[in-house]
Amino acid sequence: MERTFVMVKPDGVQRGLIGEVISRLERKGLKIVAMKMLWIQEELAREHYMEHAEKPFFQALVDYITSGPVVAMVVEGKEAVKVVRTLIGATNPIEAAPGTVRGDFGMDIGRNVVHASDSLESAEREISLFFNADEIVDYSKSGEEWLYE
Ligand code: IDP
Ligand code: MG
Repeated sequence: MERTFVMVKPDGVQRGLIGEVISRLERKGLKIVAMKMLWIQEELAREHYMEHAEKPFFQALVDYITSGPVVAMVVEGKEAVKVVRTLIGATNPIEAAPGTVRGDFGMDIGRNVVHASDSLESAEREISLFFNADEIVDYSKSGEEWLYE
């Protein structure tokens, strides 16, 4: 099983899409093992997006992600990193396939509703940035035998 980091961004929260995103993760079969609402401050925003520090859109990205509360989650499942990236769709909502979160709910690359880790290494880094180990819950969920062979 893998764990990945997922976040409903400020635009997703303001547009009332928290439940929509959670619902899509749940119905796919992913298990939510940690979740909280927080308002990201500048320092955490810069750390989270440090790979983009030299990009022209970096400050706009930091302003966007700190513009309101977000909902951060850790989700678990077989190949969870890849599964969630597929579910949220391409970075640019204009190119994201219908049926994906960004394809169904976004209009602009700078307002793309959700974040999800792009690799196992990013997932580990991002999970530890947002959650303490004791905030992540180990439990078995009913029906797992009908989800996995
Ligand atoms: P990802 O969120 O799909 O992993 P990244 O390339 O890691 O995409 O970019 C991080 C975030 O930065 C994107 O989700 C988007 O909000 C923003 N972003 C990426 N490219 C651009 C751009 O060209 N203009 C404005 N914002 C961008
Ligand atoms: Mg990324």
